[in-house]
Amino acid sequence: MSLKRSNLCLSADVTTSSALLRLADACGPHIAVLKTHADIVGDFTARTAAALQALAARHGFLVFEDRKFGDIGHTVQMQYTGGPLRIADWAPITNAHIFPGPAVVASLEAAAAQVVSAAVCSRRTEITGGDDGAGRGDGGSDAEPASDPTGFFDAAVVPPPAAEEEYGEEHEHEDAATRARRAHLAAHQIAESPLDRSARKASVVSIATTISATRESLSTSPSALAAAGPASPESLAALGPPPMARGLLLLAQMSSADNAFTPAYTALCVAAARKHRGFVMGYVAQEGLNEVHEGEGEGENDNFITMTPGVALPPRGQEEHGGVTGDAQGQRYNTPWRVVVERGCDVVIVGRGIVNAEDPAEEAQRYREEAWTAYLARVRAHRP
Ligand code: S5P
Repeated sequence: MSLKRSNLCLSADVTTSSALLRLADACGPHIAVLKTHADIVGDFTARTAAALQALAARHGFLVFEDRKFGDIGHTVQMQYTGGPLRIADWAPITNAHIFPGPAVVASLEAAAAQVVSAAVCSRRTEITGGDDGAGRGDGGSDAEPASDPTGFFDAAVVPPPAAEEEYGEEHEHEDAATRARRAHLAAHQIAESPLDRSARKASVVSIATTISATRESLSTSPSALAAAGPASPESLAALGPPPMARGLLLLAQMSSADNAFTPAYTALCVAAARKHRGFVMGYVAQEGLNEVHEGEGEGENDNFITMTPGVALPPRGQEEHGGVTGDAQGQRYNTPWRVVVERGCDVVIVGRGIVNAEDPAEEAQRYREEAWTAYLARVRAHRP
């Protein structure tokens, strides 16, 4: 965030892979996080995920799949790691409700740990075995991102299209990553999806089977910033690809009118977050929920990030007419200043305000400037 001077999360709520990837590329320089709803993207495949990861590495943002898990632990594990989307493979951040009980958090945490360790382990095996493809080690990224913004499906970035024929029982050509992936699926009794099969066909580049491993640093913590100051190609390169880590946001409050989130429920979310500090990175909420104790020995301070949807600015040039207050379907909006300075939120999540703009990149820049100015004002005033 500080390197890019951005506390903006773009909610890229579009329905095709090409629209998603174009938006990610155009707005990438201005955002810290890109939020997806993969289940509204009609043609979302492993290729979309791989291209998204390439763009995330190139522009230095994190991908947040807004899945809003909310089921028993066993089910959310399968939804997170399996199915047609295999979210845990490509999304460093996702979110969950805890209304089914706090076991949701522990179950997602266990699934994330397994996916990360399988990917890291298989990646290390590949590197040791020398079939890394690009011959790069820890922290490196394999294929170069596509340089042509319309060429996201370049063979260097993503596997070739699904082969016509079914994949047989012949597995001797599998790479280590594929084997680990299959072992993981088997351990979880998750059926292999067509994505897996087509990806295995592309095992020459061994990219789609553990997409994450080729687009994320093997390190599980962020690289030290090599440079301060505004983002530049050099400083972003020094940052390296996103670390191979998974984090969870708890939906502690919602932006929609007349929602059922009570203060008591929000408090349960805070308690669940504190029990899982290594996995829960923060909240989707309408106000900062961190408790900071003055003085020593008064308990562990909270350090959770608050990401806040329901944010919109008045249309450019119409600022004097006041802000946008909501849509016709219960969404409620506040300005970046209101949520960041007055309510203590950290990251603003903006969807239609940017997506529907005539020039989304220009609008993203406007939101980024407003939100970052607000963030600096709060931080400089030493408010939590
Ligand atoms: O409380 C919430 C939580 C979320 S994640 N309210 C929300 O609006 N969201 C999501 O943020 C919602 O699913 C949508 O993707 C985005 C807001 O979009 P916008 O177009 O209203 O800015």
